[in-house]
Amino acid sequence: KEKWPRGDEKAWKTSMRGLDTDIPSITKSIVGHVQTSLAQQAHNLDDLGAYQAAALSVRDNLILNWNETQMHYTRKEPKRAYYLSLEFLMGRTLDNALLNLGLKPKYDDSISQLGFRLEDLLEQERDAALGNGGLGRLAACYLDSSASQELPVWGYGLRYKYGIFQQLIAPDGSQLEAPDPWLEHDNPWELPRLDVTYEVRFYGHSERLDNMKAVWSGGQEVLAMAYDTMIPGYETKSTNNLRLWESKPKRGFDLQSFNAGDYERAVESSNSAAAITSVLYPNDHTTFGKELRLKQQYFWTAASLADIMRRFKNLGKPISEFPDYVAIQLNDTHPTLAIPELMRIFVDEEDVPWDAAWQLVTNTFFFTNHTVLPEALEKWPVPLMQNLLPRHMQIIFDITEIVVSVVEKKFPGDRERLARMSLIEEGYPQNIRMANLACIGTRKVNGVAELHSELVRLTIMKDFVDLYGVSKFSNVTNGITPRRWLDQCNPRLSNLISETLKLPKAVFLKDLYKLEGLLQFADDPAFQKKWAAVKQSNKERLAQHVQTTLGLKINTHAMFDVQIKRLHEYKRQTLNIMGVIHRYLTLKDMTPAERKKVNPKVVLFAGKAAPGYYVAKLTIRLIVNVARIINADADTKDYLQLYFLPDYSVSLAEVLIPASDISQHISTAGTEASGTSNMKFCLNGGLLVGTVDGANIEIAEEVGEQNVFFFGHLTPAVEDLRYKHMYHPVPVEQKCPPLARVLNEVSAGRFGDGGVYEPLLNTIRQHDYYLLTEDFDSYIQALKLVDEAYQDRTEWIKKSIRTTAKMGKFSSDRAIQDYAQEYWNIESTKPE
Ligand code: T68
Repeated sequence: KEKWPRGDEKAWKTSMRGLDTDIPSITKSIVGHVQTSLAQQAHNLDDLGAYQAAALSVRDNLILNWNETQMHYTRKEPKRAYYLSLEFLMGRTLDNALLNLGLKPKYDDSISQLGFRLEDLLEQERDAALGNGGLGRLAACYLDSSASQELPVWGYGLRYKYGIFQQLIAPDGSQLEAPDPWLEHDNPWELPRLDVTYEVRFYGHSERLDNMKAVWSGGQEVLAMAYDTMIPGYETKSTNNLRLWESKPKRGFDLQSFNAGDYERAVESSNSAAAITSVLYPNDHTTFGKELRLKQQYFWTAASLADIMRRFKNLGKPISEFPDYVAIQLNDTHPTLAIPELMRIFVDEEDVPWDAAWQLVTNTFFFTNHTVLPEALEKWPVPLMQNLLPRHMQIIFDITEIVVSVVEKKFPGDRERLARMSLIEEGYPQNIRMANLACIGTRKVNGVAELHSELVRLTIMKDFVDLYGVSKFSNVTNGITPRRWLDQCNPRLSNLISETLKLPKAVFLKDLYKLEGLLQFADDPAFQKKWAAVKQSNKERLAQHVQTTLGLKINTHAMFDVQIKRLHEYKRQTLNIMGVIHRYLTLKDMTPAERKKVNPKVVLFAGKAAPGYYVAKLTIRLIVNVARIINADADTKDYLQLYFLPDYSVSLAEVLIPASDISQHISTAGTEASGTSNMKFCLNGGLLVGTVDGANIEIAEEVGEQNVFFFGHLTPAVEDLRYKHMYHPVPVEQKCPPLARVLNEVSAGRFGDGGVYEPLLNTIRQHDYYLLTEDFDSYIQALKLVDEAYQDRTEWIKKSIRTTAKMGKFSSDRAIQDYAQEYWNIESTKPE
């Protein structure tokens, strides 16, 4: 063995840096970074520079903890889990890192000494927005919880040069997209790993040998380079890693071996190596079958598995022990190619017999499904796969043989069943069903809320439940990290809770069930007053933010009613805007004296639409234009205000959520797998208006139905209603006159642009697939109950307190414990 350390051991030992944890060393470290890392000086330092210096100083601390944690893992050799997600919606890092390190007050002091304000510096940071929505943000919460519970978990993803597009609103109210160059100002939170690179092959040809082996050669090779982001745990040294891959051209790129067609394509800029990780695809809940997207998926899974394999091999264990050291969670079907890729590695490179390899693979992977919407289930055309990944196509065909033989054995002669379960969907072209592959190639499959997991078993995975038994299919209800979604976004509330429960924050931020202690204060008028004051100051903070960023003036004495999420027909922002219009028309019908009795309300929307999703974009346009009319109407503007806040992001959510009185989660029953912002609102004392869907149901179970506003048809009714709409359509005028009135006002041009909204209105008038006409009446009724409940402010505050108090279950710590114990079989371990 090599001598370690090299050179003079004493020189090493006496020179090792420790953490900067006292104010003088923090200040010294920040100033040091200003001088050397930034090459700036006190006289020309602005907020951005000061942010960068502070970030680099915090990063030094994170790196020291990270080094220790990773060294500990290397020595201890625990089983590790890897979370493969094409999206990590991290948001900002500085504030979170300071809170997790417990150094926020000290940095605050130090930064003030240097003549800056920490809160200004925090605003300098750009969001890391490498995700579309819930799925990506869930991955970020899970990393926080894994590190906080000292679990050996790494994330693997892609380092997109451009994250989710920036949303602008055009003068006519429609959405415009601009690129998100988030790396423009340099990203202090990542460490480029020039020495961690792997070659990834595309195209070429695969020649079968005997023993199910093959040799894959030729084609295009690109380089994957690692960038590491430190993931600090809360109040622990444990600091995990998020490894993101960047694609780069490999030198000595062999264009010679391309056939003419491939050569053409290789020189197209969109297909060049660097293009692979250039941009996050902004489509959620639809698949487009674009080659570049498949390239991203393979590039990422191949690099991640090569890295995992190298780490495993360093242990010097026999390959048969792979699943004893490695668990891999597939976040949706996006990383499903990891299944044939690991088979390729085992069979072609490690000489493992096919059947043994299949055993190892299926004991390594776990699969989380996030949707049952049919249009969202990933499928890839066989010809595309064949061309891009010829070896994987062979392996997928070979895995299909496994499916055929087990199904044939259990259900002899049941050809229809076999056709449904096959990895290959017949058609022109044939398609590969990634969800089937993900199911067959994994040890367990889970949905993300009880109802959703049940629907997974009853619909998309039904045949597989028959085959494998129900125990393979279970549930892990999603969760959110209370560090970011309580303490960081709502410090006033976490301070109040800490003071009231006489507990250090860390106690309930690590064990969210401790919030139940608040129940005994729900009836205490002094506490209620403080609780209401926190909500009020969060409304003012939001109003201030909107005033400075958009120049709009929000009435902070109104009820705040918020819907923030991706725009999608199934999420029914349309129902909400139709409800707003209905409220407006009702106000207009009233006399001034009647209006005076109405409690003022501010309705806030935010969310992005996929750039190609016409109806969703039209919904944004309608909201913006309705807002213009309503907010300018002297009769009603004191009672109803409506805003669409552009460019929704994690950072905007952090300001919006603590300010809400109610939030809307109003998907057609059975369509929203879980939802996670519903949990965030409730944790911050906002009440929920929602359908009986996703995690809304479990929230109501916890807080009691009397504290939520449920409406709408239930899941079992949906299918029949859709059938009726298809075959026995009833005009909206008959079915739901109040809604018909709203639709007609929009059609008639009351909110401008007469005619342009017809395609949107027709989705309701014609099939009404998402059943707005069925739920509109009960929706309006629920909103009426909200208004009535809000009149009795004391009762309202009690509901709000009780809601927060019962959010224990929705900590992502609970969810991660579930994965760690029931799926990955990993244990906590920390450096001492
Ligand atoms: C969401 N899915 C679910 N998908 O809609 C939501 N899809 O109910 C759930 O709470 C959340 O996942 C976490 O489980 C998504 O966010 C996507 O963003 C997405 C992205 C690409 C392709 C498909």
